[in-house]
Amino acid sequence: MIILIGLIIFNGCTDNQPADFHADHDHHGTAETPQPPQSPEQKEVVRENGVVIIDMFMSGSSSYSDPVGIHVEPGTTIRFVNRTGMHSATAYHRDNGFPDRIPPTAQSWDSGLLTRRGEIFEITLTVEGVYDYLCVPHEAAGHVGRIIVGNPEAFMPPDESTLPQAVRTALPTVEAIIALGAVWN
Ligand SMILES: [Cu+2]
Repeated sequence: MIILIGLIIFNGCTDNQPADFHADHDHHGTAETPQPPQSPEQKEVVRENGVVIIDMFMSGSSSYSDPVGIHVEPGTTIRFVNRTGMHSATAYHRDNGFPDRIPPTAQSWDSGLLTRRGEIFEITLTVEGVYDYLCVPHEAAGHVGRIIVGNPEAFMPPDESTLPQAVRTALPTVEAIIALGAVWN
């Protein structure tokens, strides 16, 4: 009976520990098994033999490309990789039934729907300027991306006011992409 009372009191004390006790305890636990949180700045663009990888994900209700914005040299090949879900990589271009948002002399592209995990689509971008693309099934959810080839001043996409709000929110600014090299979700 004495032991039982002791346990009840002990438990009561434990539950009433101030918040900073728990924080300190957690801190020590983390230090023993270091797993630094990956902030966007720590991610690095993956290149395979010069080919730049853009991964496409479906996670819960969110669908996105990572990186969502990237700056590359003219002549760079981009490989879109379907990691989870189903996506397309489709240029904002009249050929695809969307407003033109790639350099006028550049060739438009449309991967069609990538349904299998690991399925890829590649494009090589030679014309300088800013390219916007979308994922057809997820445009309304803001699954879009922006690729800057060389000098962005060579072509800047027109005003974004006609685009869905989710798209305007998701598209990183040209300034951010140039400053960071890549913008991540
Ligand atoms: Cu998508």
